[in-house]
Amino acid sequence: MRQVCIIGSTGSIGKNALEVISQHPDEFSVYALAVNTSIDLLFEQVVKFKPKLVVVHDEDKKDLFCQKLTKEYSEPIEVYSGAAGLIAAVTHPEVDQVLLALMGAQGLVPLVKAIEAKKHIALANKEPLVMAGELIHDLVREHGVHLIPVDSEHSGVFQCIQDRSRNEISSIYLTASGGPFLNRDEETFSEITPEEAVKHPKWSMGQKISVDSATLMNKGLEVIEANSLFQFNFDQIHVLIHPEAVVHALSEFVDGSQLAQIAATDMKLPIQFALSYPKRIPMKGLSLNLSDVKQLNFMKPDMGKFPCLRLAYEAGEKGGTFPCVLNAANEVCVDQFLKNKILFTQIPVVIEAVLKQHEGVKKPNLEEVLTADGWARKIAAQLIYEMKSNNICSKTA
Ligand code: NAP
Ligand code: MN3
Repeated sequence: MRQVCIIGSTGSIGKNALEVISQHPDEFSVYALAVNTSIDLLFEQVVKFKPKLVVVHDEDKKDLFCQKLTKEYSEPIEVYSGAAGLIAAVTHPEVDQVLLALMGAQGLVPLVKAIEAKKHIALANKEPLVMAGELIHDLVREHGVHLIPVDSEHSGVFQCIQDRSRNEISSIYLTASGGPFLNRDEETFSEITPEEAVKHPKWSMGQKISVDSATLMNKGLEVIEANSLFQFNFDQIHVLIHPEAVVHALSEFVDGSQLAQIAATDMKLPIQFALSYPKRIPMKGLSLNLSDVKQLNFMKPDMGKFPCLRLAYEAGEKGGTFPCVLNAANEVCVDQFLKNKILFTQIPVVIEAVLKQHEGVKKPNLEEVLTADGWARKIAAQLIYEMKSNNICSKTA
């Protein structure tokens, strides 16, 4: 029985993970859950899964949550808050496995601490791998833990290259549905609203990753994620637009043969694969009949129309702290776009300007990564402020 800690249990990945766990009570038990503020849903999860430890990151919400527990819950449970609470959860001696499913750079320190505590990791939170790929890769080796990607394309790559010798593989392909604006006229991109951007045609996900999917920055982050997980060079990592979203990844071998990983468009599959690894266990109701899909289409991405993907390749090639800066500037831009403060088309403009000003650090340590992250956030915010002062920003800003 594996004792699992889920950081971000009330999010899109977290809720799917709890569904997987509830289908396999003999395999998994929930030891710890962590959220930011969603205490009502957390309470329901606590009643159902009876974790021994929970974290409510927000201090005030934690107090409210404790009051509710006192009145309505009688099982023993420890409750923590803040960054220290997250670390207590991911490093707890009883926890075997950590599913990191919060969004953004805030996952980096908990990820590092979990690896150092020798926990096996199921990693949905891709941003830390983008920020500090080399560092995490080295830590995983040093501590001998499994780090299994939950991101569907990376789960697919992992399955396509498993047990093959690296010098037999010439390249890998990550697919992308293309997001909601694949066929939209580029001329109208500046009119895109946050509501339009978060409506993904194939996946139902959190707001941040949905906007990233619309700009194709998500695929850009995934290219860097693949570089750091599998150690392929950037010219060996290709992106294919595949609107049906059932082929998640492919590997190509030196003889030209390709293997594809094909599965229903449902995150429960890669979540379960990562949690049960190295075993494969049954999954109810998700088998895919290709005769229902009928057609599979593939095309090259248009990096002119979606410059975020180009920026990610460029930052990845430069390496060092550049991917971290790309990620931080993107997080600021997505937040500002969701608040109607900048236009959709200004997201890549700001990110590119921040990258241009950056003087990179090669092979950064954790502190240097966090410094670059803070620097990029400050510069991005400044640039957005200047754009607004010069009146070249969103109509509603
Ligand atoms: P989401 O729906 O926005 O959920 C985020 C979760 O993290 C929520 O439970 C949230 O709690 C929690 N959280 C936020 N800040 C926290 C903090 N400081 N401490 C503890 N918990 C915190 O996001 P998502 O779509 O599940 O994505 C999560 C990660 O998985 C992202 O990095 C994303 O790129 C990656 N991913 C997602 C998908 C997908 O299908 N969704 C696919 C591939 C990869 P509250 O509810 O309290 O806010
Ligand atoms: Mn993905």
